[in-house]
Amino acid sequence: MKSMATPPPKLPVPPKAPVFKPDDGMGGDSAVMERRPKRAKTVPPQMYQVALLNDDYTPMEFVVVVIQEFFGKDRETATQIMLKIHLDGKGVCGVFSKDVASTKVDQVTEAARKNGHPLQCVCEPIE
Ligand code: TYC
Repeated sequence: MKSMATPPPKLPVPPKAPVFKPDDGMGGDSAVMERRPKRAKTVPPQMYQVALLNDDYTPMEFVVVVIQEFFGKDRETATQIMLKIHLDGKGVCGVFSKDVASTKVDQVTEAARKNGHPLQCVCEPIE
């Protein structure tokens, strides 16, 4: 004879562990761990020094004013730089990015020519 015992009560089904699927791009709930991209090492930009060259004709006072006006130096610093140029033949007035250095050269050269002076201003990469 068959047993008519009642079946055991159904137990609640435990929730399944979440399954992480690859992101299908559809904005669902799936999560994907991505490897942090290796950052390219940043290379600092090449910098340029802007220098004035000595000559026998440009007045000292003009050079001092140029260094003050175009390179933002105070009068004392500008005078020291001018004297260094006068004695050594060359002196650095500032260090800039390529574009700014090139603009300084153009501005100083234009100011010198307008005033009838042969002052030379050059820029050169450093390091
Ligand atoms: N040697 C110039 C003079 O005796 C002065 C001078 C200084 C000129 C610096 C140019 O970049 C210069 N008048």
